[in-house]
Amino acid sequence: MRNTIVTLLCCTTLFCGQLSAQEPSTQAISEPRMDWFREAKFGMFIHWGVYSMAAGEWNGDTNHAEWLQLTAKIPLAQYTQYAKDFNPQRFDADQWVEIAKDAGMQYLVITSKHHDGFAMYDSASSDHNVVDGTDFKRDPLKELADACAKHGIRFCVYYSLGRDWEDPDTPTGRGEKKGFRSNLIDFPNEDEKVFSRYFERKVKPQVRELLTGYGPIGIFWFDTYGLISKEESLELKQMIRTLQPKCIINERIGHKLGDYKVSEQEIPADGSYDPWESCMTMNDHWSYNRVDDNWKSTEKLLQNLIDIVSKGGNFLLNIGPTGEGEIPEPSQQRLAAIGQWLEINGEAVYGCGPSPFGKKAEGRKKSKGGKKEVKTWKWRATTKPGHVFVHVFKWPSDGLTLPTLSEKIASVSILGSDADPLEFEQTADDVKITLPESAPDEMVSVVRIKLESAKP
Ligand code: H79
Repeated sequence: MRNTIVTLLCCTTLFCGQLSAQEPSTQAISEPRMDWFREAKFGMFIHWGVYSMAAGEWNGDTNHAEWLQLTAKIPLAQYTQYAKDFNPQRFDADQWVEIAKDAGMQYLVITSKHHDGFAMYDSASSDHNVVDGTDFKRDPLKELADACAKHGIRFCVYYSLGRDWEDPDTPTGRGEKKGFRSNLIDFPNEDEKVFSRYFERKVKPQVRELLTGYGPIGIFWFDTYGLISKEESLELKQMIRTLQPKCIINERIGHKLGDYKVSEQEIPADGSYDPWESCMTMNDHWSYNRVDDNWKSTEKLLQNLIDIVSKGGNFLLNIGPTGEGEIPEPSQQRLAAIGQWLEINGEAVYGCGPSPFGKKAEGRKKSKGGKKEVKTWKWRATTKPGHVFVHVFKWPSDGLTLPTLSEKIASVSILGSDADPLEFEQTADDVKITLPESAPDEMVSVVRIKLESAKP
């Protein structure tokens, strides 16, 4: 990943032309539009569309999700007909946003158009949308944008860029992969497809609609940029910068033109790129799947959040509401529990910097193949000026031993019970902290290390 990072930073440098080759990393780091994103740490991803109605099931097969149209081989006319039944009477934008807020999430990213090409908002440039094409006739994105503004959550949109199974001009893949993610049922001739026609007809008008009709967009979260040209990615970027200069763009706008790096369904072994975000499902599907009960535990989700923050990243955690508009109960329970934990321990998450200790101390190492990480889940650390927070996953019976810190420690306590200082011993080799016999929090307890440089 280091190579990717270096390449990405160099390209940013070249593109912007403001930095010399000797100082490649400061460009990304000092960009003010990224400030809130770096502080935020935790966001809600929402996969919701016409496909949610099927709850993963089509003709007896139960492994479908947001790719339903393609994986169930549904012709466009049938999918369009099916879409009419979309009428989520239990959808309540305020409730969704309150759930995100109570979970301690700071931003919300919703599918404005997934690969099916069906806009989940009132799009003037394509009738294949939720207002014109369903019985619902409401604009859920408008309602969510308003609810977000009301509750102080940043409203962000996901947009499938290189795939669109409604548009006849979206070629995918090259060589052996030619057509691999295309709608070949309705548009079988890949050679006839001209990406720029789709780009002019649908992408540009829709991106403009989203940037002009929904208030401030926190992040334009593109997915699968596919065969877009560099000029087109650049044009899109310039449009966003012109219409909403503060809007952040993820790297999937293509051609290394985004503001930050995304990792999907994994936490990279080396999260040293700044800034970055890891998006992840709570079970094994992005959109609602009725039979998928493989939920990660609250503890695991919390550990993932902390692992990510200790590497300087953000956690974009997904929910897949039902076709009726309800957030599945297991998701709600987990979000509420994470929110309760953050109520007490948020100080060690929001606005924090990465661990000062490095991966060896934390028992992390790369797998033989290189990319994946073998982790031991004993503890992780985050930082703030004058502070180190140690998030203890596995409560040690004989106290906590950490690698030494260059700065002198002033005091140590458990977050939430700062009136009871813990004993500690700091030497040139290590730091030994005496802990209470049992963990104060059954999931993760946070040890606050106050350094002498901390403001009183
Ligand atoms: O929106 C989510 C995915 O639908 C989208 N990105 C996230 C955020 C995505 N598009 N492509 N991919 C992810 C990569 C390919 C995933 C696949 Fe599969 C897994 C292709 C085959 C296995 C799941 C099952 C999706 C299609 C069949």
